Amino acid sequence: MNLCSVGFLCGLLALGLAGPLADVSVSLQRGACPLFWYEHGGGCYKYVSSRVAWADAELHCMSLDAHLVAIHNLHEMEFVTQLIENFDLTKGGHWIGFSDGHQEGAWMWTDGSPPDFTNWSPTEPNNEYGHEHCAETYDTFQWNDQVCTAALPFVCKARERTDLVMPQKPSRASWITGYSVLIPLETHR
Ligand SMILES: [Ca+2]
Ligand SMILES: [Ca+2]
Repeated sequence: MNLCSVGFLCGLLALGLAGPLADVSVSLQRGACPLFWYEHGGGCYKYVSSRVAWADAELHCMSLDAHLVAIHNLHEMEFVTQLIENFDLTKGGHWIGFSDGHQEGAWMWTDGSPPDFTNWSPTEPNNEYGHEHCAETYDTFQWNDQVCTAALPFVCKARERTDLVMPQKPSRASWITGYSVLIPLETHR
């Protein structure tokens, strides 16, 4: 029996409400992030179309109080994929903040977060010719180690809100909930 011979189920499929794909859909929303940034999981992400070397990409992100994007789970990878696809349908390479430039094979994120997730293409990282120390997401949005001087667009990720006015007392953003609420440190002691 053709599934779409059942009117109700056919309608669900058309709306994308049935099946596992409904669980992986993500949307691009600004949320509490600055203009031209997009929110996901309490972080702010920005697509930058300028093609530059990996270090220049990281420096650009740092100038925005951010770093090249660090990716920590499949859901975040799917969000970054959608962000890139929103601006570039060619599925070309884009820098992410992963590098083994300090020690071969010791991959680290530029924002200092733990290397707890990877999405390497099956034959990567291959450190081709001994000169590939910077990670790009490309093609099927799996990762490849690339020469760091390649000129690629990139994605920045802000670890905390960059658009908030800090109060007088030391405070930190409510990072977990992702809302633009500043909580005085003393309330967490
Ligand atoms: Ca390498
Ligand atoms: Ca490679």
